[in-house]
Amino acid sequence: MTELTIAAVATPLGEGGIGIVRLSGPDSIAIADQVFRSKQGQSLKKLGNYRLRYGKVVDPETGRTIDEALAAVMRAPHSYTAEDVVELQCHGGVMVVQEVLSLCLRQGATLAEPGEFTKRAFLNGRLDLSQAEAVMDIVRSQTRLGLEVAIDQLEGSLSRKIKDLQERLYQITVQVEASIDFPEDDLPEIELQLMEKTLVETTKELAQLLLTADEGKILREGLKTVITGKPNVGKSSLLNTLLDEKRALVTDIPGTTRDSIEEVVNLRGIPLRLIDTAGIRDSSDMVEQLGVARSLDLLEDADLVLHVLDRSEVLTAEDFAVLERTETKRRIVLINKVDLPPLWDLKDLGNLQGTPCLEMSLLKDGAEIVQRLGDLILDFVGSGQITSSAGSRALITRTRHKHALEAAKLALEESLQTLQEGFPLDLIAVDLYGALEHLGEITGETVRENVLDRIFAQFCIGK
Ligand SMILES: Nc1nc2c(ncn2[C@@H]2O[C@H](COP(=O)(O)OP(=O)(O)OP(=O)(O)O)[C@@H](O)[C@H]2O)c(=O)[nH]1
Ligand SMILES: [Mg+2]
Repeated sequence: MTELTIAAVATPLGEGGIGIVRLSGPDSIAIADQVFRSKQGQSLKKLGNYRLRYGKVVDPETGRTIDEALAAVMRAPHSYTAEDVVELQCHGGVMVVQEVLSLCLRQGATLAEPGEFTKRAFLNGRLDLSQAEAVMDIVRSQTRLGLEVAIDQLEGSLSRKIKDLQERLYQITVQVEASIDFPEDDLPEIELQLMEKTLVETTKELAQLLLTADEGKILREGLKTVITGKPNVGKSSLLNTLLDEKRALVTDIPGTTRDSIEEVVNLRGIPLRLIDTAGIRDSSDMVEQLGVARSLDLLEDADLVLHVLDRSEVLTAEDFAVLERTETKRRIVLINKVDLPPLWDLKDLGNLQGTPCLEMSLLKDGAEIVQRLGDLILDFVGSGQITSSAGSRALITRTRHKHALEAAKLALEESLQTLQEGFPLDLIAVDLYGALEHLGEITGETVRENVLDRIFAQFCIGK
């Protein structure tokens, strides 16, 4: 499909046990042969598939040895990219892998774009697009559950589901196409009913799949959890407690946190992206003002808000202002410093419309808070479903997939309406093809080139 041979460092740049330079494309074996001298003197061209050779990487122009290495040969189509692939496994060091890479480039390889190996695997039909995306999710996953979902997707859980839905729609389109040449009333009533039934069921399944989108997004991206409140209430103390380390500065000076701090915590399998923010108040300090502005932006974008209040200080307009801002958000109110004499109680907060409240002392009972807050958060995100997500259930983890499914569902609903209102069948065909096309965007059958570029640009180089 493509004639260029690409090369990149496939391991992270840093010190490690091994560092791998990977080549893929028609000339990869020839290029590797230019720079690799096997101990036995045998060329890689003659090496069997999936064999390793021990030897040296040598600069062919100067004869200088760059490193000792193992060379692995994987021939098309039985490789990651479905092209000829060679991996040069060197010592893991920044300089060494870069030297080996530049030798390969001098021998005619082209530096790979981010995600280009996986893109080639997709273009060569070895993976569909949802599986290629799963590769990136595997690399990035931060919890065991997130990893399980990504592996299921790589193994085709979503692809199979989409194919199954497409198959049913194809069957209807075949019937519709066949009947277009004949007058509508020639189609037996029973067939029309069957068509309607299939459309109703398929739409229902699409809707069910869409219901997994929130949960899937959380597992893949983490739950963006913003800790907010006015200065000095204990926001940074909460971050530190949940992280179990002294990550953020904690002092009794209001306005200690100036800039937001983000850390990922693994909450029983769910990645919690915890963000500690600057306390919200009117301030004349320029730096603090910027911090407050950032806190407000972060609040807008949060999946979950943890609003901390201090029970040992009188409630102020600032507390209520933040409560008002988070009214439409999923939120939990944490009433802190209950070890000190109270200056107000829960009813002073007014009607919180069912917001769960937790009274606590971050100073005294850290471990218990982690447990209780964990339960509340899991309740929020529908823990029952999430923790049983393994078992190759198809799950929607990406907004891209969600949008495609929504569009497919809309098209199906329209075709159903057309059918029920007794319009000619060729009108149904238009919407059916629309739905099929949207489903195809998920697996990559019908996706546009610029969308592909955008997807693979998010990968790292060498993947
Ligand atoms: N007595 C008591 N003190 C607490 C408790 N939690 C936090 N503190 C103290 O409250 C002060 C402020 O805590 P921080 O965690 O820095 O508060 P913050 O909300 O991050 O403050 P800013 O960054 O200034 O907005 C510190 O001196 C903490 O030790 C608590 O439960 N009880
Ligand atoms: Mg702070």
